[in-house]
Amino acid sequence: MKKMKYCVAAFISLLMLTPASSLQAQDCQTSLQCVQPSGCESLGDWSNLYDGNTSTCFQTSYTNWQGIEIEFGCTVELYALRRYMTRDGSSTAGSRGWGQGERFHYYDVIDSTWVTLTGSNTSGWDSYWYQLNGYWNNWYVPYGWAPWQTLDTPAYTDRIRYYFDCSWVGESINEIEINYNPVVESEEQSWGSVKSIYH
Ligand SMILES: [Ca+2]
Repeated sequence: MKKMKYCVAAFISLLMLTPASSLQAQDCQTSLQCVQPSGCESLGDWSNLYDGNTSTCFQTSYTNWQGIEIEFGCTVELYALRRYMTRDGSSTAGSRGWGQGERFHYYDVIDSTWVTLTGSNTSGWDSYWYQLNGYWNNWYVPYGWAPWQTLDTPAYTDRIRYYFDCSWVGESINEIEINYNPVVESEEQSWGSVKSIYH
């Protein structure tokens, strides 16, 4: 018990002595890797789907489910995601078809588990949700910018994943956009306390 009291006192002292200038967002280094299917590095230039430019794209050579992971390099508070998709790298006419699913996930750093974004925990894609064989997907999402998929409650995460079931060779993901804020030092200390309480 003595040791615990000492730790609490030290923690409070640390908070009081922390200068305001150190309470800045971390210098996050975002990175990107494909995660599905096996050998997915060869399917196209994945880096094009997260370079801030809708005229560059990941034009896939694979007509099945494939996925990308974007790692923030630090803990962030995640608010919303969307994507810009085209039929062939440039055409945004119409919507994706029946059975051509897509979905986002984030890694919950408090519960240490992946969470699927669905109609139960987000808004914005409400008309696209479809549950098949126990999995949530989205069909008929329009090409171009999809609506923002906004979390009902902002989440602490350090990475997200985006999966899509490709309709044909050449269908393209031009860009993924993520609305988030890096967690500042004071928030992360608070989050650490929450984590220690519940685990
Ligand atoms: Ca791009």
